[in-house]
Amino acid sequence: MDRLIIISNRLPFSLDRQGDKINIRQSSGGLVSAIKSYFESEGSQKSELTERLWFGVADFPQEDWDLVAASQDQNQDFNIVPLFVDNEVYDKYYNGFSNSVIWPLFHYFSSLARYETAYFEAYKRMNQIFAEKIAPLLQPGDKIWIHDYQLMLLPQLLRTRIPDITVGFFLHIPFPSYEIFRLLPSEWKKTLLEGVMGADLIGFHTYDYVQHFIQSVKMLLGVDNYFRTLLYQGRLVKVDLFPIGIDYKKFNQAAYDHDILESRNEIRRNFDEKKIVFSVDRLDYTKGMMHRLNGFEYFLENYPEWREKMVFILNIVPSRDTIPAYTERKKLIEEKISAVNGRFSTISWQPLIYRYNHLAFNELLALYQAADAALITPLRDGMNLVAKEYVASCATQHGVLILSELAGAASELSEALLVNPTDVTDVAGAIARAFTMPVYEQRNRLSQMQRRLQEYDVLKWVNDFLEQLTQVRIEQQKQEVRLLDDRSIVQMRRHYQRASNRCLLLDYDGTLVPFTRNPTEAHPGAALTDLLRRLSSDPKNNIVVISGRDASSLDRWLGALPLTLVAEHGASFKKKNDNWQQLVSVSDLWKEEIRRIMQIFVIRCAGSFVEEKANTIAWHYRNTAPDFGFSRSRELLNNLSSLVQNTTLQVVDGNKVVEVRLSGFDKGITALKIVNEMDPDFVLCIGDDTTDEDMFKALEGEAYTVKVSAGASAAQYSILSQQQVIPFLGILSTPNALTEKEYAGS
Ligand code: GDG
Repeated sequence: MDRLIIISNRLPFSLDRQGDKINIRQSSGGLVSAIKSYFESEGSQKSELTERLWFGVADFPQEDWDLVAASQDQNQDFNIVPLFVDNEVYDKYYNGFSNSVIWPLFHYFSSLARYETAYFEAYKRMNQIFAEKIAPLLQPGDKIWIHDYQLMLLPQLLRTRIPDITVGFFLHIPFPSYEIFRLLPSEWKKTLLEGVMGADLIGFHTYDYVQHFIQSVKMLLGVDNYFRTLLYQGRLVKVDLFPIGIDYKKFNQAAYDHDILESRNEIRRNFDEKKIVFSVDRLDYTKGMMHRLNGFEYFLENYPEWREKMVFILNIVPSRDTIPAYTERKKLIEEKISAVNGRFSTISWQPLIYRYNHLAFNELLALYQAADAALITPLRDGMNLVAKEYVASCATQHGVLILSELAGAASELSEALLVNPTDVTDVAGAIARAFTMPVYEQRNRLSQMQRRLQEYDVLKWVNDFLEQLTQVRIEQQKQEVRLLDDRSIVQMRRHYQRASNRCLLLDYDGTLVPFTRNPTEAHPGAALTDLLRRLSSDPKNNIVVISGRDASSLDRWLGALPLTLVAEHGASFKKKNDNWQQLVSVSDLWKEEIRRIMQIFVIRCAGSFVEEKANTIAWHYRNTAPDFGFSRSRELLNNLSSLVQNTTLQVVDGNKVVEVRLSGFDKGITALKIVNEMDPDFVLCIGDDTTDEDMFKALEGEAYTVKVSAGASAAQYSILSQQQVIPFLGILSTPNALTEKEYAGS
């Protein structure tokens, strides 16, 4: 039985004290709506969770909480653990770093970001305070789910304190493209990514955000990905998309609630059955209020036939009103509203009904139901729940959603009238179209969106995330590579000795020989040559050296031995005692463009060089200043990846090398082909690099797979250093009994 621990910056409510009386007020905002709905619906179902706890910062004094806690019904859906923190640090962390750096930047408002060191320091401090306060309260088996951009460092901070915890992280706002993210000072952006990578599962609303995040992690932390799985510090981390849902039933069934229906009818009567456009948002420059008003003004100008026949109810919920970017915006919006009303109102009609207040939930539902159209025009939005709630509320299949194509929700709500908020003609045209849209078309569009929202509601969203979190932990356990110990070696050797047709697939650089400054110097030493000679003289053995190297180097070093040699990951090969064969013979023209780019990087990065092989060009940066070489390699990867799109080339991020090669050849495919042809009764595969992971995966269940170096891998076993490979192969192929002492001393 597990506990679910939700951690978010704020709690789902605040406390209002009036004299001796304390009122509980629910906070508005996407995260709170979603998690609360989940707890409410989940509370009424059979659940495997023994307890649900919600940690967050209290925006009320301890003594008020003590009074409320004492009088609280203990039988509620979840328990609250408020954190009481220092106001000054909190202000710099929340209004400062969270909402004046991350929020504007991640929403592509880079000019509003204020890069102040004191903000970043407070952000680090507050994340530490969360970790210090929460870590001692955690228990083994807890599932921890951290929410949003205010707590990006917390996953790592908790993991450092309790390495074995299960942590999920979800970002409710967009993750921007790398070009925007990189605007952050170097230390900040690395710290943020390292913080998030402390989680086991990292969730985003859309596929774009997932891609952006993976790209930033690759560029800045040098982490390899396999689809949406990253290997970070020896741990497997999964990144995936979980488009947040809503409590569909709650919104849809509100249409049958007598009181809400009554309020809805009253609203319609008050406006004499005029057409109603409705919008509700927190006060925020990302929500595109000014653009909405410009579009609406253009509508009144250009569709005069609708004057006096419609109203636009615009509700803005106060938010972050101590931050200048917000207060200034409020002023501008209110001036614009007055100007539009001043210009178009008549004695008996006013086009804009504006409220700056929090709506009671039933009032919000009544407005959703009363509206003929919802006008939602964010310039960027992680998802946008209002759009989904409006669609769910149209239970009578009447209503039109006008939605910005820049909201995350646009990718799921494609039957909405999608508009670009910066285009006034687009917005105005959509309003006019909504007013004249035939009922059958409204029904058609709504029902398709409603089906989707019903299927993936908030309950599904949370369950999906939590199930995947459990799944990642299972995968991590599978990936925990066992260190090759005496017992495994003894077992492996018994099998080796019984076998009559053995296949040993051995990588070259980093496995059979150590890395050298210059790849041309990596010739085999006497110990290796002797071993390979001895192994290959046994008629039961097929020794395959499988490498990314070019054929001529392998031939020069190993050509005299009776081995099978595979060069360039399989593009050319030489069977035992046979001649070299090329599997591809295509024009080399593609190399010119790649060579040109790589040579620019050689000039820009001292110590790097280009190596050219028959089917591969590689840029090596092993001999450069480590950080510098690494950051240049990220740039090169970026350039090359976009260049080779839609071609038959592939870019490989190897160990201190970036390679471009013809696709269709990887060590996995090649190794499998060799094993299928030989049909051996003993297979051993040893390698150290990312490209060797392809072999480990392809040979799963068919071979003993051994990775040189620690960390997560698809291999079964690991050997800690290259120096241990030759002794290990020696012991494997020597018939004497092995003692622990012999192996350790070898
Ligand atoms: C963040 C991301 C993402 C609003 N006004 C009132 C009120 N609300 C409720 C709505 C809705 C929620 O607040 C607003 O959610 P949004 O998704 O539209 O926007 P953010 O607050 O910016 O949320 C966003 C979300 O997180 C979830 O991941 O979608 O992109 O920015 O549920 O109904 N509720 C009441 N009165 C109001 O006046 N009762």
